[in-house]
Amino acid sequence: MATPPFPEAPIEIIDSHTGGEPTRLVLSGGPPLGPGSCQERLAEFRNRFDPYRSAIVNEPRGSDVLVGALLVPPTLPETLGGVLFFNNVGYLGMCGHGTIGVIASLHHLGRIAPGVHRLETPVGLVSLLLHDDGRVSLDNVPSYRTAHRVSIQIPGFSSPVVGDVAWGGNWFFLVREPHLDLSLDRIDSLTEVAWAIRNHLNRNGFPEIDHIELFSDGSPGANSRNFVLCPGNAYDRSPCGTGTSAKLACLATDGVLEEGALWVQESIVGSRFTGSYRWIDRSKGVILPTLSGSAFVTARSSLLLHPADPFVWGIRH
Ligand code: PYC
Repeated sequence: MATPPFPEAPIEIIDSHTGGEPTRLVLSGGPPLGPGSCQERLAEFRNRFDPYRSAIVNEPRGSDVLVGALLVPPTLPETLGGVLFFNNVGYLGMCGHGTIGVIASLHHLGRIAPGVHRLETPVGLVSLLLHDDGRVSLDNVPSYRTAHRVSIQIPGFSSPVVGDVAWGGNWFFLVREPHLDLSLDRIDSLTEVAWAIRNHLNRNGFPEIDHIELFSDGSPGANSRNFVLCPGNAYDRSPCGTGTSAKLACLATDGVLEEGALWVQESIVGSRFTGSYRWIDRSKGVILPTLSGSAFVTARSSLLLHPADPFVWGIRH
């Protein structure tokens, strides 16, 4: 892809983290994506302005774990606008931790007050309640399971891996077996296992899956602990909003979590989201997940793109 024109001014950003997972919201200086729906603007971003993605989130200005968020003008009444999420390797349909980060950042800037807000995303409209204490509850996009107890035998693995395929705004494979020890000092081996699972699934009938979710028992007060591997081989420090939505869809369809009951999902770093769901269509197994969490603003800065810098567009994957 030809490199796009340089931005005329520094790219102004605000950084936050949600349960440890960072979000970088672009306030100005982002790529000019023109009019259109979120899907159309996302296509424009991907096809004509992808170097901006890498310049904003990749090294040397960012890191593999950073998720970027770009606000675009609204196309529907009574929304804050659209939001496009991107990472070290590409674009996300939705991002739960990122949405919470965007709302906390806009609140920090004094642009929104506690109350209900709506955001358009490329995969649907989401609704957010900003509480007086800064917590955010997100009504995510409809979520559902598409495959149950898929069993795969990966060369080199001692036993089959069994899991479910579900949509929660991104595509997930939620591993039921084996149960691994999900502790922070095992990040390297967990990443290796999850990456092998993803590669195997992508080559064997599930090209859409780009997130892998491993589970174990939670610590006291949490129903479950997870390790989520994101598309660019970085693990989610938060409990993953879209992954927790996919999990809720599986729990609902399995009949093990009642409509409205609370589910506390813990991440590999110990941060938590509280989730629940309402049925949208019980006969088809489609739920509306609600997730609650908090985000904290960590920095405000200007990204400078110098034409003589050999890594001006970031180190691209
Ligand atoms: O919270 O949905 C999420 C998410 C996706 C990738 C990283 N975080």
